[in-house]
Amino acid sequence: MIYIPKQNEPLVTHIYTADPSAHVFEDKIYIYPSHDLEHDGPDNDNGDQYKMEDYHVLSMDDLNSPCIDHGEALHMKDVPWVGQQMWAPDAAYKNGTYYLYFPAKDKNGIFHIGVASSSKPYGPFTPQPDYIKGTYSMDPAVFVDDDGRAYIYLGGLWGGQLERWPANKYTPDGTGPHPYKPAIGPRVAELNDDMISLKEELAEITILDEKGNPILAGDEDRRYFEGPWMHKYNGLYYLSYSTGTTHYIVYAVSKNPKGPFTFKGRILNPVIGWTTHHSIVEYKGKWYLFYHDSSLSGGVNHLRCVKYTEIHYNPDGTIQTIDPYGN
Ligand code: FUB
Repeated sequence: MIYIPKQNEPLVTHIYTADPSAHVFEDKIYIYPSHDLEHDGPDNDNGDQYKMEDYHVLSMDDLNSPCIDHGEALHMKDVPWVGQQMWAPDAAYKNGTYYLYFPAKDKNGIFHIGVASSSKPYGPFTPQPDYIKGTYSMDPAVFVDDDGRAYIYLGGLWGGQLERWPANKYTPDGTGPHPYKPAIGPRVAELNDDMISLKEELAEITILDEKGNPILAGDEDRRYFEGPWMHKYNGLYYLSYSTGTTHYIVYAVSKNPKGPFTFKGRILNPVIGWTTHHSIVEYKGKWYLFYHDSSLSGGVNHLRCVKYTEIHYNPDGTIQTIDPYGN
């Protein structure tokens, strides 16, 4: 029987997938996930359990169709600078070419962002020989604005190494700020028209509370942890992200793609498993959240499955909070 995934069900069950970045390309829904692997290695706060080596691209002709696995689109053995751990990717399209952006540790164990290109949305993707100069940390998300300008958002705490890059300088012993100090923000930079290089240095994004004060590092229900995503709704820029230790997907809005952003609320309550990671896409006039949980593996943190569900906006532009299990 052909399996057609419903909302809140795994899109595929033959492999473990996570960190879904969804896009509408050629009128279909393409999903660019991480590919989780089973292994007996260490499991720690550094994220060694997330031991991924390649990417598979998924697609659905529409939301009443099976989800197709297009097979391996890129493997780390084909990327000269990569040492290990190809984590959460994203994709973008510009001027007839599809780009796959991916974080990985180099041969010295330091995360950077790489890019690969293809004439097809499902690859295979040909990588650039080196990572994008000036990038660091992980979880890239690339947003192409209505005017054609493209921005890359990135960054993740703990295993994602963002604490090591204050003021864009590598600081191996870098630690996070005191809980009463402003939280570390994700980074953003505009991409050049070639889509494979930064037009400017990465800048730290500020996320403010409703009174205009920076969200503090100790405010773990609201501070940035990892997994940035950018989408635009009614002319406003929505930056959404995971709060990591408190397991929410939350969002903040701005009139500017680089912020500052004002915190608004929760999109997704905690899922089964430690990590939560999402993307948001408009398809045929409705908005969808793609996310993952560890339900397919019975709760193993590093063996996850990607899912989707519809999101709903209130008339004032705020997003209704979703409970992933309908309680
Ligand atoms: O999948 C590996 C890491 O786990 C991602 O980069 C994070 O966002 C978290 O989902």
